[in-house]
Amino acid sequence: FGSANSAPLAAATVEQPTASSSSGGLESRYGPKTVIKPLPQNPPNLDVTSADAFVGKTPQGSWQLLDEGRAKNPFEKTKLQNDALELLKRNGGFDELTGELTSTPFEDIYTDEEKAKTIDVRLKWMGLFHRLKAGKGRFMLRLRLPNGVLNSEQCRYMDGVISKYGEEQGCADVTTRQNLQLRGITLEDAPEILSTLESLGITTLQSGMDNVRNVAGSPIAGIDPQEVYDTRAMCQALTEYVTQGYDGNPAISNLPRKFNICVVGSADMFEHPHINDIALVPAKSNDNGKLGFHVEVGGFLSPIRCADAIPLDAFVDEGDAAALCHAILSTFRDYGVRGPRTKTRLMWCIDEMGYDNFREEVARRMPGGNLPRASEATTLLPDAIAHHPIDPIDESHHHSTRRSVLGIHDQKQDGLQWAGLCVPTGSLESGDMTALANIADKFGSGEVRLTVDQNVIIPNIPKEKMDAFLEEPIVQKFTPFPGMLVAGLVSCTGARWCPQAQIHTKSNALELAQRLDEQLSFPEGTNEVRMHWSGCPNVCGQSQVGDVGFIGTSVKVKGQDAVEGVNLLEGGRIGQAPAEAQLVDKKVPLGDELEQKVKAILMEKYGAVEK
Ligand code: SRM
Ligand code: SF4
Repeated sequence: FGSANSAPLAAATVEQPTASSSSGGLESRYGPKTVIKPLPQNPPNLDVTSADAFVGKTPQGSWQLLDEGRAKNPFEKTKLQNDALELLKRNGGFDELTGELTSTPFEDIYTDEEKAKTIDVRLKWMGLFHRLKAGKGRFMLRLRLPNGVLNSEQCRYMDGVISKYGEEQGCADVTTRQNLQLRGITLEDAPEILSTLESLGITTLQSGMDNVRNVAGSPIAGIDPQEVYDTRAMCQALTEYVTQGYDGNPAISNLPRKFNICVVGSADMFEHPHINDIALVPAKSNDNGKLGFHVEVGGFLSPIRCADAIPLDAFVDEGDAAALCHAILSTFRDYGVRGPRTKTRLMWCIDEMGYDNFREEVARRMPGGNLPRASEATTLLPDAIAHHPIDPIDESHHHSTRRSVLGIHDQKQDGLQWAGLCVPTGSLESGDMTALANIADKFGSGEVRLTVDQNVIIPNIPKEKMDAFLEEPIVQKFTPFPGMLVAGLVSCTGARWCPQAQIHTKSNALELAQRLDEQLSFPEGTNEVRMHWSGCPNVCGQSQVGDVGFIGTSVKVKGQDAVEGVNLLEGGRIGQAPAEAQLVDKKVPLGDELEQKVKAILMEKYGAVEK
């Protein structure tokens, strides 16, 4: 089972971290690390629950449905049978389990229901996704990267990991949650990879299934001259809460469904707060001027319903942010309906409980049972809007403007600049992460950042070094100056690896963007035009967020086999006046017909003209 390439990773090109390089991270042999101290957080009351809740705590500390009859979907049944975090984190549980699985012939795994569920479902609690398209026993590994911040040492290690698996298998993707997924991994190698990642300060815990996903923040936090709030420490603090100090947090590892959290850093709202289950929007207490957040809840995208986040009419101090998240998450855990998976996200729970009851229950679970109203604080965003107007609603022109983080930009620190590099569709090949690490060390501070638009930022480059920086081969490959459509391109994984995909996305998305960039030019002042591709209605590529959105589907063509095609959406608005892109055309086959239709939209709605 999965025996190919199972030599220990230490033997590959991978540098193992030394004690000094991983001991708190002040100085590594690759240069100084950015150390972000998490903010002190008032500890959430992890056991809070209610007499009429649907779940209860087991003696082992995990949470389970009290009434089996409520487990109305197969995933709930799997969770009831055996709690994943308990199974995988219990004394050496992960190593033991992978040992057992790797010594079982693959065929026998699928004749044993428990083993099959562990390999296909429970391992996702460790970030391991079985990818049969990549071959039996091959996994994708999803990380957690709070605020999308990495250092060069971590990048080099991860490049070593994927390089080992060869050109076909070993690759990585920047994801739409400002995160990385590594591919090609065998289960034999997983324990060592996970423990090395942990020694480098990265956990993969609770990154899949019914857990809180990567906590997103502003990609230019701490360097943005127009910043309202530096999101990094808060993303780190919330990640530590979510994973209980990277140890696994049983209090929130059995939610009714996945859960997204972001912290907003500027008026541009690079984090897309409207599609997060919790969005923390910076505000200041009217009473004592203390920093904190207005809270929005329930935003999400899904095949049958998309909803913008709604205000919880609440203000929390910075120090209470984790407690607030726990109050919301535990309410969701205890009362969220566990019926059909399509109806189990937070907004469905809010609907089911009723907004007022939901808010009241969340308030009851806050320290002191008190959740101040939003009116007790003033948002920090309007000032920023005065400096930088976003989302002007212009009837003739659908485009939402926001600053582009791509290109070369002055930081708020004198003499320093950041470079926003375009990684088309977020695809990274073997060698790319080492090359990025090298330029980060040579020209910057050893830091590499990711964006939810699947791009990369290298911060802290002295101005006088920028010309030399731009000459570097990896900067030519991931140019900071792409065409308008390649710049705004986002695409989910698609059929190359994803079992749910109906079409190949990344290659088709890039080809179309490049072809139209060659043909069209856009009005002055346009930064990027956002085309968002998803390979199926799960819309991981956030199709409803795009100026133009694509959702993969198969199209029947008379007298032929079905071909790959898309449902076409238009008019997604981001920022402070968000709007979902709407369906404008159905079942358009990929190719010339699609190109002509997208071109017409870009010319009619986004002011494009033929070059
Ligand atoms: Fe997603 C399931 C990939 C962001 C909505 N998503 C999947 C799976 C795990 C499907 C599968 O069976 O394997 C995909 C893994 C494919 C692979 O091998 O890469 C997958 N989702 C992705 C990523 C990698 C897309 C990308 O190329 O960037 C993103 C990983 C983010 C991360 O780092 O954690 C990703 N997924 C999203 C987003 C966007 C976002 O978070 O802003 C969404 C829509 C927003 C939302 O959730 O509200 C999204 N993914 C889904 C859904 C539908 C959820 C729902 O409520 O119905 C599924 C299906 C499911 O959960 O049953 C899904
Ligand atoms: Fe897979 Fe569909 Fe998500 Fe794309 S949108 S990654 S095809 S589940």
